[in-house]
Amino acid sequence: MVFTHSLPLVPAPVSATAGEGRMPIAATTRVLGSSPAAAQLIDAVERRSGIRLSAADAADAADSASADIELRLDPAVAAPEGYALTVGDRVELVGADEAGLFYGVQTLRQLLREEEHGWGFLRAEIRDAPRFGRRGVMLDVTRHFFDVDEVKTFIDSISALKFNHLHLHLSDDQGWRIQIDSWPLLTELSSSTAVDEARGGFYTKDDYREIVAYAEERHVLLIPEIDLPGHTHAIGVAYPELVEEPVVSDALRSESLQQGQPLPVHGEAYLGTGVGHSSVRIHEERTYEFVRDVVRELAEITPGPYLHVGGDESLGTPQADFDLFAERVTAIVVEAGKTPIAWHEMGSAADIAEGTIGQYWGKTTPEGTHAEEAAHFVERGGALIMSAADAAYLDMKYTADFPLGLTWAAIIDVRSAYEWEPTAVLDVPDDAILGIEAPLWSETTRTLSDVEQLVFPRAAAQAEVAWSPREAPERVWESFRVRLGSLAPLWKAEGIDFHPADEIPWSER
Ligand code: TNX
Repeated sequence: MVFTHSLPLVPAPVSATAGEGRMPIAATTRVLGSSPAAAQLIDAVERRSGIRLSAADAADAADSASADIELRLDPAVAAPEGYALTVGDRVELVGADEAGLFYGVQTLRQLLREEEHGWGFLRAEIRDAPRFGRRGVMLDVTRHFFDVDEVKTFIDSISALKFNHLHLHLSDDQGWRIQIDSWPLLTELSSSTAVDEARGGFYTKDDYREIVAYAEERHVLLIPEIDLPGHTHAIGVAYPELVEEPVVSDALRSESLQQGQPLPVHGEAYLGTGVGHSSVRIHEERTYEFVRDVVRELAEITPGPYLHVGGDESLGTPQADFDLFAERVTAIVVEAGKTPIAWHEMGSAADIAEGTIGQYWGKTTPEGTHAEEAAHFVERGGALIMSAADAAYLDMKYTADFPLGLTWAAIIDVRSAYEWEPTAVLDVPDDAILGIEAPLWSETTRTLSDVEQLVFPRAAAQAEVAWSPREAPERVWESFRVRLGSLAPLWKAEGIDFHPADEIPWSER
């Protein structure tokens, strides 16, 4: 099959028909609509083309009737987050809700083209709505820290692909990244470090609120994670009494030796990348006072319904202790009025709080006890987010010689990032799968530009897996790679440092 006539859109919409030619735009082109999406469209068009469209006067009937671009709401037009878009001699964008209008604007941005005589939108008739309500990306701000402006830039680029959740991994062995007033030493003593002596940092509560609000304006819900009971070495730098002596396995010893990294020492900063050596003290009530305070303070500044409590790779925590902790920590989150999310390992705990959401990070062919653990969240009335490590992990290398990234799960080229099916991994009902999340762990990414090299273009593959209907004729690699290639000029104009993978026919303009 050849897909030369498809519209250059990623993720592929539910249905799209290309029209003839383009609708030209100029500074005199008038946009009607009171939604924030109208202003976002005007700004985005200006950033790309230098043309500042004008706003039509909604109070003036003649002015509104003759507007060239009209945005309005109609809940009946599509499912939530959906929209209908017609580009003919004028643009009509109807959103099922504000998110739908925002996504219609993202589609318009991809239809904007420079032609001989100026800029215009490709003519098209589009109906669209997401397959999954949960389309997430995770950013690890612990191994390397990214400041508020960098996180905002990241939110801009992922929301343009119609992602609607951002999971921030806020604590790990190498650093603690969020202000907690009741335990001030966390940021005083444990936030300045990162992997390999890189600069650390943390978010004040105001910083965090600023990120939440910025994300919200782009229809992205923030999910904060405090990783427990393992990945907690940094907590022990601030409060040594909360954390056990490091458990140094043979694997950690040989890996550290090989990489020239020191072994973790209790109460001292850990700047290596080894995992599985730290654990909070499970049988000390003080640990739960700490957890309760952190959960309460985080819940207070998080308008979204979720708090992620980690649970991954607690290799040094005895299984019975781990299960006990999983039950207690998820109950504490429920008491604080939030829905807990945990990495799938916490599904080993029989009485994990009802309704807890599991995040599956095993492989597309599950190994060991991973599938069983994940299924237990569903048995407890919860559901699952799919982050299959050998398909959706954004921190794996594209090719063996790619300078950034890790390889433990797989080497993931763009095609393997694209060709996986989130409902086919586990033996659970399809409706137990909320959607997907693509994590970016930051062991090897020192700058936002490094992050972008790993995230783009593979996040676009995950966006299509999460958004586009499974049965759509365009939802195939041969179509995707061409449509993806057409995003290059937009990404360049936005300053996104994407990796120009040679599987993709990148277009020049
Ligand atoms: C495993 S995946 C981890 C992280 C590492 C990542 C690197 C998961 C839940 N835990 O601690 O950063 O591998 O790919």
